[in-house]
Amino acid sequence: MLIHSGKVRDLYADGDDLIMVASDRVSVYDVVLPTPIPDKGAVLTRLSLWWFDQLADILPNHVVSATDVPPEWVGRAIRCRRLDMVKVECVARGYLTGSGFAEYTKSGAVCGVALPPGLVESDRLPEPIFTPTTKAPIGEHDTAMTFQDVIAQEGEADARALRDTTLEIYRRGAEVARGRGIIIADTKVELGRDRDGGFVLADEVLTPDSSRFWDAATWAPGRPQDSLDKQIVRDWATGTGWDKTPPGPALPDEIVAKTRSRYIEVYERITGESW
Ligand code: Q0Z
Repeated sequence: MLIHSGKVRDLYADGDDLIMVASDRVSVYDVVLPTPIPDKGAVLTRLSLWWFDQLADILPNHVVSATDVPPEWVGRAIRCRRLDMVKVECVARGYLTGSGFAEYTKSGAVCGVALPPGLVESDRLPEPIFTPTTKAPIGEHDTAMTFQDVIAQEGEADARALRDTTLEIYRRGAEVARGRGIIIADTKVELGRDRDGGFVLADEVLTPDSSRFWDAATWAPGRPQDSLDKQIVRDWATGTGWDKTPPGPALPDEIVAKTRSRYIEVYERITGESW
């Protein structure tokens, strides 16, 4: 039974479990394009599973099985245990970009965390910071929260655990990726509680759909960075004169093939495994 259809993933209930299915859909500028990228769902599913293993010493995760799923979804679906999801989007940032950069230029702080003056767009932060946001209803945008807001909502001990866990996941992920020439600028993690109230890592983790991946070789602060995964699609789509409102343009075969290769390259560089 379908319980939630996201832009690029679908969530089904199966008895007590959930089944998360990653599609081959791709979105740019928040618009899902009509042309799928073959294997994108499988690549991101395998990458997420690889990270769950890497992070297992930090906290347990929601994975029940990657094989006990309906045959048509094998390779791009994960059976997971249903958790009581935390109503905070837990974001860690190691670099200043997106809404974090916008907030910094206005106030010198991001989510209540004061930053040194003089930072420029895409700069590396002195240390990674926790920049939580509210979980907005579908269609609306998440809004920034301060750590005090998280304390008010979740209590001090759980707020600290959410922050510390999010930062530990980011630090581990960013360190592994950096060793392979990839900058993970920021990431969003979804945490839930099991029956005993213990925190469990859910959803997808450290994928290019939940994080910003940049090529370390071309990183240069002072301007926006190219997205390692989607830049080929973005550049082609804007080059057509598309105004970034739905419907998005259908992609030519060459753009599809290059983007598919890009996702596979990201998987291979990070995991060291061949696709
Ligand atoms: C994840 C989402 C997706 C659309 C709910 N283990 C869990 N327990 C309870 N809830 C969730 C999970 Cl993963 C849960 N989402 C996000 C995933 C499609 C939305 F595949 N929503």
